[in-house]
Amino acid sequence: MNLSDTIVASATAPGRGAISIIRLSGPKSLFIAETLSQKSLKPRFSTYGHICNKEAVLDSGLWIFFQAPHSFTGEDVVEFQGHGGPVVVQAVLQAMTELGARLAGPGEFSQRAFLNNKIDLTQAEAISDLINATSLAAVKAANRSLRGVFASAIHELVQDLINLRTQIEAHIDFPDEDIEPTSIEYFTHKISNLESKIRESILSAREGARLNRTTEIVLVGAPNTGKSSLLNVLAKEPLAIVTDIPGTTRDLIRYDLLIEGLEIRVTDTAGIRPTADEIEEEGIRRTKSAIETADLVLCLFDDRYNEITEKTVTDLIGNNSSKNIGIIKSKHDLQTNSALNKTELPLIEVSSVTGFGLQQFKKWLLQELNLNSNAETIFLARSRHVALLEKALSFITQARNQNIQIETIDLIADDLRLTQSALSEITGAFTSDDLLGSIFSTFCIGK
Ligand SMILES: Nc1nc2c(ncn2[C@@H]2O[C@H](COP(=O)(O)OP(=O)(O)OP(=O)(O)O)[C@@H](O)[C@H]2O)c(=O)[nH]1
Ligand SMILES: [Mg+2]
Repeated sequence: MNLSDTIVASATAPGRGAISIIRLSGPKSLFIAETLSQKSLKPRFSTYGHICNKEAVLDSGLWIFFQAPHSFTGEDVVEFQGHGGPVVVQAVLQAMTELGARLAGPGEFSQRAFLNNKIDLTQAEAISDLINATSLAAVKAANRSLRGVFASAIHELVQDLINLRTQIEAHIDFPDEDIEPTSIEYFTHKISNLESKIRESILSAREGARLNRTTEIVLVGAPNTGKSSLLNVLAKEPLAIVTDIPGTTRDLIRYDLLIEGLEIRVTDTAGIRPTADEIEEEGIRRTKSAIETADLVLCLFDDRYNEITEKTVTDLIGNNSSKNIGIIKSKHDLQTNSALNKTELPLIEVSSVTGFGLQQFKKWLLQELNLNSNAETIFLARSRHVALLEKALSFITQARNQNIQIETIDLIADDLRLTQSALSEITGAFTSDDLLGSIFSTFCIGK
């Protein structure tokens, strides 16, 4: 990537608005800004001025100069706060490109900040995730990543690995000398300790990765068990058609429910039963694929079921024992006595008609999804991070499984080296240009 040119982009969203911010970064930023404003700009001071090309005044507003390295990108940066109309913004951008700036691609400012070591890759990703956050919990977690909470956890692991590798690799140079039993004990302890730390990080990263996308729950059940009615009361509007005719719903109907700042997508599905109807059959096929991708499958059983057994559940959704499953006993108002739950699965009773249990249902959902909107420990992560942590775990486990002796020490050293490089890829210390390109290309232009 060429860092010697100067890039420019509008940092505010396209369209009409009171103010737009246009950002320049690179060696010519100050020259371009001072030429267009005909003012001398002092670092970190805002200066009011016009912006003129050869023929006319194009806009007026505030100029702010951030001198390298004290800027977001680490380069000379100038921001111009002008008027937010698409034509005026376009004219200002053109005037700047005529003086030597190049229009920036998506994420190029953040990429420069990363390449100039102002932020690491997890922090750059957190900026994009903060902008795209769909819940308050994701906003809080993205800010924790942005502050470097995730990065420092990884740095700490990498540092421990470097220390351990140095000690272990010292033995490779002396293949004729046995390793002291106390050293073997020490290495074993260190490796196991690192392994459990990586395991813990995987759990937090998985939580964080889930915050980064909408959590999916799916309502399934036999026809007429009240799935669509439940979706409608949650949505507080009649999104799905409700009738007493079994097989009413055919398509998947989705509603994004916000509980304590967390966005949870609820999907209503076609009731599952044997059918010869081609359309209903397609609906049931869609139900089954929704089950596969859901974070939580909620099986509805109404007053027709006196007890719920493992078989009742598998008859409905097949053998999905690895899935997170919950039971909803629906139509509580029609219930004569409480349903017997003979499974280990959690059960909640609700009524869409009287509203019974709906408040508890929301709390119960968060609990079953293992989502705590206020958890201070969670940082926003991506599936890329989880995959790399898992890769690191597989190498360190391989190292732990070795019997430590002088004959195996180089194999162990190699596993530890691979563990370290998987971890370093998370923060971007070892990352290919292709990967960087694909990460930053999903960012907004101007960020
Ligand atoms: N008394 C009572 N009736 C309910 C409740 N929930 C749903 N019903 C009734 O049960 C019938 C079926 O409701 P739906 O919500 O359409 O059921 P469904 O599971 O979506 O059915 P399909 O789309 O056919 O799979 C309707 O007549 C509803 O009015 C409830 O909590 N109490
Ligand atoms: Mg329905």
